[in-house]
Amino acid sequence: MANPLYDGLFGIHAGKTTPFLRLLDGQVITHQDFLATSAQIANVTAQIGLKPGDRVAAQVEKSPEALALYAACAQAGLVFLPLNTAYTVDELSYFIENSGASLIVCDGKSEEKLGEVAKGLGAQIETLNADGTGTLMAQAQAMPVSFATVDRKGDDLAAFLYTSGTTGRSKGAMLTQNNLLSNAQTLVKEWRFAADDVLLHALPIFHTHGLFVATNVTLAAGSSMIFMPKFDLDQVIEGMPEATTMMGVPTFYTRLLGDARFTRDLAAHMRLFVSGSAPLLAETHVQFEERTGHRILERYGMTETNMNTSNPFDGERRAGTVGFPLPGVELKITNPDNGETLPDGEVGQIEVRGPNVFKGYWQMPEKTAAELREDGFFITGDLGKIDEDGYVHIVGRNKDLIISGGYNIYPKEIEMVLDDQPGVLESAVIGVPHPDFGETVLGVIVPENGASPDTDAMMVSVRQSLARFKHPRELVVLDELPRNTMGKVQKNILREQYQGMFVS
Ligand code: MLC
Ligand code: AMP
Repeated sequence: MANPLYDGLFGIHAGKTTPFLRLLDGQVITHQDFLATSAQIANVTAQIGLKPGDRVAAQVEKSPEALALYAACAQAGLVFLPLNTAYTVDELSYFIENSGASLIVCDGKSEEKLGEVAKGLGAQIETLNADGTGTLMAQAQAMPVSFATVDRKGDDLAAFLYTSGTTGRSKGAMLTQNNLLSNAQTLVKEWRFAADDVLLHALPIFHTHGLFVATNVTLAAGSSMIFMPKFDLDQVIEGMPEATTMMGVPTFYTRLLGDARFTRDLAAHMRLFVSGSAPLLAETHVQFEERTGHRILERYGMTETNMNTSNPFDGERRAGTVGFPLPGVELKITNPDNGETLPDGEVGQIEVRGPNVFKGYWQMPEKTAAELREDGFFITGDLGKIDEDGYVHIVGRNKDLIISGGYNIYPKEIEMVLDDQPGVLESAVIGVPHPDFGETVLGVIVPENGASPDTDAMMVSVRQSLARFKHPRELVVLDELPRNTMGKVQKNILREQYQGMFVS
């Protein structure tokens, strides 16, 4: 028996004294040291009684130990559930309850509030702080540096990642060991990752991009990464001459272009820049090439599928497109009304099938059935077309979704909070262009007859319920929302009306 994910990404590095993580203070953590720490954490999980298949919810700052917790879950056969550090207690309570997590790992700062949630749900709680201190590591340090890897099958669950939906209720996307491993191995080949690569890692590690793309590719290639706590422009500019590759959301690239220190010389040592999670404007692609001589490689993925398409490493990286389906991934454009495949050139919904596609939504069979067809094709909710050369273009979304700085925001979730406020008849939340985040959130409020709602008080409620990145940047009050003859709110009209609000 074996454990494909652990063996394929972590176990292959047993005994290697080559660097894995390069930290900003100059410290280098070798593959061997990293595996020792993760084995110690795996021993803690076993000692506190966790069993294979149990869920481990982690809301922790980015640190080597946080990454070792992910490895430990793989080794112990636990399902890893990373959570955005910006989530509020309200948001977290739902994820923890819905997933039935047996263990919550959180920063010491959140222990009190999450402790109550844990108690109510019968989960255990351990702390892990940004500097690696806390109850988890205090116990781990006394543990053996090896752990008998738990047997798993490729189809067993490795991770849950929560993704919101148009109804406002988040869904736990169930990712298997094979989903993660196969995608990482494919990307290593496609993007020519090798042991001597050094990835500049400034993404968060609670989402697909930073964890399953950037980190898993580094692991599968046996290479190393400059592991930064977050995207900090000064640190990224300082670290770039030591790196060979970088992965980022478009905001990373527009911020770099906005800084005069980002020059051709600074990027001379780099061999690859990858962008994804949100549309990269063609003009950013062009400006980037003019400044550095590098063409950014844009790829397309999502939580439920990992990566689906990529521009070619060799060959033309075409601005405004997301390239070709990855080897092993089938992609078709279908008519949203009847699911029939459309000819190339026509716009329709993007569907994908392959070893990368998730197993379904945790305990939500109806939602799974609505999006994942019996024949294995997943309806992404993105609208696109395939051009005459086979490049996939994403032209819009068939789902009410805002992507701000690479984070997904579902308007329904915010509308539900706004609609609950005193004096509010209804609301519509839309995404409008933003120079830094690509898109940002605008809330449109319609007051009840004669009421004049207090928008400051509304923002207090919003702050309490929702993570900062979901907060409307502005609230606008209107007498009524534009509707079509069927009574449906026409968000496109609102988007048009307010498209210039944050851009000149
Ligand atoms: C931070 N803020 C955001 C925000 N990030 N607001 C809207 N959208 C965001 N993305 C808030 C901060 O809390 C702060 O609030 C204010 O905005 C400005 O802070 P900042 O210092 O400028 O934010 P910063 O820390 O620099 O973060 C911006 C960012 C970060 C772009 C670096 O959001 C980021 O790392 N994004 C990457 C997201 C990602 O990994 N997505 C992958 C999903 S996986 P205040 O109150 O101080 O003003 C996926 C699949 C796939 O989509 O295909 O990859
Ligand atoms: P998430 O659910 O966070 O995984 O976000 C996935 C969504 O991000 C996709 O369904 C797309 O709408 C969007 N996305 C990811 N990569 C790209 C890209 N390169 N261009 C445009 N949209 C993208």
